[in-house]
Amino acid sequence: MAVWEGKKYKLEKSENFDEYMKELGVGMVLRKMGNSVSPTVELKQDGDNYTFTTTSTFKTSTINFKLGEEFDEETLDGRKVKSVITLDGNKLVQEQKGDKPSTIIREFTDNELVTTLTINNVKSVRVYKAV
Ligand code: DKA
Repeated sequence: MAVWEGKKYKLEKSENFDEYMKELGVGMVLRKMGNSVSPTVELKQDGDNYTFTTTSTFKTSTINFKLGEEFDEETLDGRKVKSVITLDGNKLVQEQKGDKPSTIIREFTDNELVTTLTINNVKSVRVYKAV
């Protein structure tokens, strides 16, 4: 059984997220929102189908995907991108394509999820705790 199965992870610590959003071109009002919320996330698997849900007081987003298959994603800040997600052990690697390509790596352990978001040379690390 995967470490993330049946668990929810809640944001505890966030580094450099404002810089990451700036580099993405997110405006001030949305950045303020992004900086103030502590989302809860959950990964679920049903056969080949995966669902990743981000729940926050601001917005909730669900992405449905199959590993290695490109899908259309509308990001929480409203960008429409093409994404591909692969799984390397307990590490979920997401490549967002488009004019602002970004990589999001989510590494799950029993009690923690470490999310590393990168665009150009700007990196944000966000630590979630299993709840
Ligand atoms: C993450 O997975 C990043 C997503 C957090 C979204 C917060 C809302 C952003 C609003 C611009 O940790």
